This record gives sequence, C-alpha cells and structure tokens, in this order.
Amino acid sequence: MKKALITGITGQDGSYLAEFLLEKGYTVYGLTRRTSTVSNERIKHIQDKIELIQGDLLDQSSLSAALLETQPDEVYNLAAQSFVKTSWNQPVLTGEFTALGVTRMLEAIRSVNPKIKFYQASSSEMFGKVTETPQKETTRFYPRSPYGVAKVYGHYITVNYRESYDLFACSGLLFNHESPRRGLEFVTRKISHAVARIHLGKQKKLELGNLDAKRDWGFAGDYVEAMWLMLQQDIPDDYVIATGENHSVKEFVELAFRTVGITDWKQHIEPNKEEYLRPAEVDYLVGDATKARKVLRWKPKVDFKLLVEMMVTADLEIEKRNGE
Ligand code: NAP
Ligand code: G4F
Repeated sequence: MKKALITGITGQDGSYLAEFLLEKGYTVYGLTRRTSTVSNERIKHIQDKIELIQGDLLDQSSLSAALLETQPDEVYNLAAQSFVKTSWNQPVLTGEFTALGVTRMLEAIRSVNPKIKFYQASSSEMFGKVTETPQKETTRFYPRSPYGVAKVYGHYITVNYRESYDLFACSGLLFNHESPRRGLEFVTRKISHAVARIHLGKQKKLELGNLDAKRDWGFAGDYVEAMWLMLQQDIPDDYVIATGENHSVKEFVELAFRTVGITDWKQHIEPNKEEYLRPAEVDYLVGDATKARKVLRWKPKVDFKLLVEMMVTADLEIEKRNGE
C-alpha cells in the first residue's frame, strides 16, 4: 500500500486529491498548519480515513519531521498563498509560502529520503502576459503578479532539484480549476454563491471587477487525477493541464444566472473597479494539454457548462439549507 503526504490538504485541490488517493488504496497523510480555529471543512467527510500532521511550509524542521514520521512514497505540494489579488498586499509572505516553501520541502526530501516522488503545484499564472496562444510547456513565462513570480520560482527550483539531485520531481502547470469547494474569494465561486443568494432573495447585487478576462476553467476533481498520473510515469517531467477552451468572466456570469432562470443578469451586476481591478492583469489564458493527453492519457471529463451548473446547484443547496 502506497503512502502519500499532501500539503494544502485543507484546500480545494487537497480535499479532492485525498479522496482520489484513498480510492486508489493509499494511506493518506495531510500536512496542516496550526490555527486557533480549525479549517477542516473540506475534509471533514474523510477525516477518519486520513491522518493530519502539523507542519508549516515556513518551518524547515517541521517538514523534515513530517517526512520522517510518515515515510511517504509521494509528496504532493499543494500548499500556497494561492489568491493572486492578495499577493500584491502580501508579496513577501507570498514569496515565503509559494516560492521558498517549495525549496524547503525539496530540501526535506533530499535529506530524509531522496527516493520520495514530488509533485509541485505550478500555475498558468506563470504565463501571465502571454507570449503565445495556446500556452504549452515550452511557452515563455511572463508572470504578472507576485504570486505568478513566486510560482515561476517554485517551478524552476523543482526542475533544478530534478536535474541537480536526480529527484523524481514533477511540475504540473495547471490552468484554473474550480468546484463547489472553491474559496469564496475566487471569481467563479463568488459568482455561483451570489447567483444562488440572488435567486433566493438573500442578496441584490454582485460586485465584480474585470468582466473581460478570459480563463481556461476546468473541474478540480478532474485535475487531481493528472497530478497522480505524473508521479506514476517512468520519467519525471512537467505537464500543462487544461481544457483547451476559454471563456470570459462575463460568460461565466451569464451562464450562472441562466442556470437559475435569470436572463436580465446585468441589473444585478455592480462594477467595482477600485476594489477588484488588479495592478497588472492576466487577460487571456488557454492551455494546450496535448502532452498530457498523449503521455498521461489524461483528459478532462467536465466541460464549462456542466462546471457552472454544478457550482450554482451546489450553492443553491447550501443556501437553502442555511435558511436566512
Ligand atoms: P487553496 O484552496 O487556497 O488551498 C491552499 C492550501 O494551502 C490550504 O490548505 C492552506 O491551508 C494551505 N497553506 C497555505 N499556506 C500554508 C503554509 N504556510 N503551510 C502549510 N499549509 C499552507 O488552493 P487550491 O485551489 O486548492 O490550489 C492548490 C495549489 O494549486 C496551490 O498551490 C495553488 O497555488 C495551485 N494552483 C491552483 C489552481 C486553481 O485553479 N485552483 C491553478 C494552478 C495552481 P489553510 O487551510 O490553513 O489555509
Ligand atoms: O478567480 P480569480 O481570482 O483567479 P486567478 O487570478 O485566475 O487565479 C487562480 O487561477 C490561477 C491559475 O491560472 C491559480 F494559480 C491561482 O492560485 C488561482 O487559483 O480571477 C480570475 C479572473 C481575473 O482576471 C480577475 O481579475 O477574474 C477576474 N475578476 C473579475 N472580477 C475577479 C473579480 N476575480 C476575483 N477574484 N474577484 C472579482 O470580483
């Protein structure tokens, strides 16, 4: 039976990956940081099947101790300060978590057991102001936020440790992936949550920033399979994971409202550029996952329409359950 350690297990992807690995028969450990209130909402349904280990990407010794204690075959490094907008307000912290945190984990692997396979959660944000469309593994990086810059560091340190120390280290260049478990500050979940509340008469307006930005949105449940597939290959490598289709924020809004039967959606939108526009925007992302399709035999199952409907339906259920 294989053992896996997931950093960021309390996050969106961590929760889906933990479920996926349990299904595959893995023993699953999750690294969680100490907080005064516990944030295990996304994993409470599987908590009796996994083991949580305290540790922090800021603390080198806690990472080595977690590896010594759990002796994993695979480490999935999903933990990060993952909200792009916040990275301008907390650029140094973002660098500590999202960039240097990767080196700390790689150093822990090197010293405890260099045979541990390593997955790094890299991001399409690294392509930023895109230099080619669609974006693939060889496309030049041009990050547009402190988060994107930190992810570029995390990507290259993963490649560097693979080449320097022969670690089995892979970097997944994942395009945006969403789900009903997405954090409420990200635009898709912010929209599905607001649409559900507007439909139920609990909210009147939805404040948004740039409606023209386009993203290649997939379903998180599909994307965690690709993470696992990367670590099952004979040779470690880097892969773009994407649907190959993109849509604007406006299209997401329109479809979400349509799901609850609202067509005059514009009357519910309140532009708030001051609050939600970014100092530098990523206007257009769309990925080319040909390599993943050929080598990993991976392809997404959930399309854009199904994703939007799934998120709105889930938020409707939550809001109905919550009552007023
Ligand atoms: P998420 O929901 O924001 O989860 C982030 C996780 O990181 C949480 O479990 C959080 O723990 C943990 N964390 C943050 N700082 C930590 C620290 N110092 N030590 C230990 N744990 C820490 O993010 P996600 O959407 O699941 O994304 C997973 C990873 O993929 C992230 O690295 C993200 O940058 C990357 N990524 C995401 C996407 C996407 O579209 N979702 C696309 C490309 C790449 P708490 O619960 O304690 O906050
Ligand atoms: O949902 P977002 O905040 O996601 P963003 O910036 O694309 O980042 C996500 O995907 C990355 C992969 O490319 C991950 F690496 C990262 O960790 C994260 O998961 O914003 C999407 C777009 C942006 O262009 C933003 O300007 O939506 C636009 N937007 C318009 N109004 C808004 C809003 N974004 C947010 N969060 N809130 C708004 O009100």
